Amino acid sequence: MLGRFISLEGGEGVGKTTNIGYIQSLLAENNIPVLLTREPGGTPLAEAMRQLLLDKNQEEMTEQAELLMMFAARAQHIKHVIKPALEQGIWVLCDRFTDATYAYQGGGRSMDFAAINWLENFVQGELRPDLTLLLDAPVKIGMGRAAQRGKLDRFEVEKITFFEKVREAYLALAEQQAERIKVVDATQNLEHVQAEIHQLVTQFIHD
Ligand code: Z5A
Repeated sequence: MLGRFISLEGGEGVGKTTNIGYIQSLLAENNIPVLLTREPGGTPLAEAMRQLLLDKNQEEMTEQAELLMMFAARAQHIKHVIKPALEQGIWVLCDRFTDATYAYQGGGRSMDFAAINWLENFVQGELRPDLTLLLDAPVKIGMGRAAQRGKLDRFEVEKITFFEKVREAYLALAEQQAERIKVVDATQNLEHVQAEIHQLVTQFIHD
């Protein structure tokens, strides 16, 4: 692969959407071509699956269906968007990727990590992000920020204990894969969050 793959992770309302444009501009300043995308989503079919995954007004979705649909959307996304970009030397900046599956389905829903790991290998082969920025904040702070947005989706209506488990799983992943996953303290004001992101991304660019 000629391009490099960066993912942005974190619980609800920690500032992924707010900061992804900032990272894009950092890369652009360094003359790096970059593609911005997100999961679940990123292709027409994967975006249609996203609608289904986030819609709370439907029959109860089983945990298995949710997990498989995350990976079905990911398979489309990898084949039609991520791999072609990386092969052309374009860097990919993705709002959530498979760490979110470990955190939400593995941590939040207590699904078997080994099953997730099997699906990860099956769908992705060797593809993994080269760098992951994990924006971390206590659940109440993230939920408070997200609440200002109004209508809640199928994940956002979950209880606080669900999001506590998601956060724990994310932090455990960061500890296990410290080389790839860099934790950013998202409780700081935006200026400080972006200063930390600036330092991590600049170091990664010059590695
Ligand atoms: N999901 C899953 O379960 N499994 C998977 O494999 C994948 C996903 C890939 C959709 O994701 C859902 O899919 C997600 C997990 C699940 N569900 N949840 N929850 P999403 O990324 O589209 O949705 P999200 O997590 O709900 O993102 P978000 O709530 O939009 O959060 P955010 O992008 O991190 O936050 P934001 O919109 O940038 O910021 C929120 C507010 O805080 C906003 O008003 C900002 O102006 C403000 N903000 C941001 N930073 C700061 C600082 N530093 N200080 C003060 N205020 C700030």
